Amino acid sequence: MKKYNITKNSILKLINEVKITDIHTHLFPWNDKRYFLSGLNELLNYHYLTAEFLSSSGTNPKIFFKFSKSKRAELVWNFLFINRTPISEASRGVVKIINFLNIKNYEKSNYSEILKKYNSKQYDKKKILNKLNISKVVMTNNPFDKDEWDLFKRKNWEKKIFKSSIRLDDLFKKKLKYKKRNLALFLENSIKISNPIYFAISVDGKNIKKIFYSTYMKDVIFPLLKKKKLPLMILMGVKRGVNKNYKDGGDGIGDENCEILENIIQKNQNINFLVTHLSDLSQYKLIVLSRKFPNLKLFGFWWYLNQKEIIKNILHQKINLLGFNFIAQHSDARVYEQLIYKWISFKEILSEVLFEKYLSLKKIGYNLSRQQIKNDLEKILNPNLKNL
Ligand code: RAT
Ligand code: ZN
Repeated sequence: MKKYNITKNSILKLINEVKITDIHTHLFPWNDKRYFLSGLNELLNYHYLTAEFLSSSGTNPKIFFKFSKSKRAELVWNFLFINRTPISEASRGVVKIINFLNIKNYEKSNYSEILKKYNSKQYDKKKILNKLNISKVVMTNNPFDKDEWDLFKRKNWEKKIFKSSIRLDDLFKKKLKYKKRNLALFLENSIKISNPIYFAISVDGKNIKKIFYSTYMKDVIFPLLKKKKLPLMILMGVKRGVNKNYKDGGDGIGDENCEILENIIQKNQNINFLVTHLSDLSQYKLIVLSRKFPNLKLFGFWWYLNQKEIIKNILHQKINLLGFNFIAQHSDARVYEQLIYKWISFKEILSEVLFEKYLSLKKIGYNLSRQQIKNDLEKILNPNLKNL
């Protein structure tokens, strides 16, 4: 067998050759002018940044959210990027995007200057995907929001790239009332219209029991998932509205309740579950749980967990206990250019972790081939959407 020289760079090179399937985003196709988000104003209004801005500047959120989007972007830029060092994860994300777009000498630019520079460097949308080697992006589609759902009435969008997923949060959050039969019909019709990859729901330790033991879930959703062979994505451990004044940025971390999840996974072994979690404590429990059931697949590093040091630690744990039986990452991007920093950062971290891991294998006398590493990367970065 031809020996393969493992270095951090050679692994990064291989990672860059793998076509990425981004399993969970909030992006819409670029042809959907109503919901597609892109540009510096949108980036600086990302709720990861507005929350950081509001809590560190002490600005009154009620006043802040009355301003126009561009005024809000300017305030965030001035405070987090000019007055302070943009060192947080979300700020470094913007810096990464600016550098990717090859914008120079921006560090002390005022907002109108940086905006002008940014707008003059716009990339073709497809080119960004090509550069990052992303082939598919899974959207979050809410069938209970008529306006948003209208996307599926439109014809000219990139269906090969943008895939659908059906988000169930509103059904429970808004306490929508359906007869069981009508809900089944409604969801079945939504599947027909959107051809989703999976259903998804976010829960916290308190409402997880109520949601999963509800008649909607037991009598309608689980049977439908079984019938259609669709997985259920569960985003666990968020506590909505910790500070409601911060809007989307006001959600925090909720309780743990892995026991309920364990029960659900165990009772529904003919449904596949894709799980991500906010609490770093639960990661360890979930990794072990995923070793126990073939119908539980862990994916990504959600929201606050998406930090290099945490990712490295948990990635090691995942590989130690699961081999490559997990989906490495999702971007959760809302603004198109966020794909850039989320994926570039992750690929770098992944190359570091894999370098250490493969080296440890080599040290105990195992010779890896290039093809073997490529196969491993395919598994964790480009999961088969038809067989999740
Ligand atoms: O990470 C985020 O953008 C959050 O606001 C949530 O939307 C989360 O990802 C979710 O899907 O609920
Ligand atoms: Zn999300």
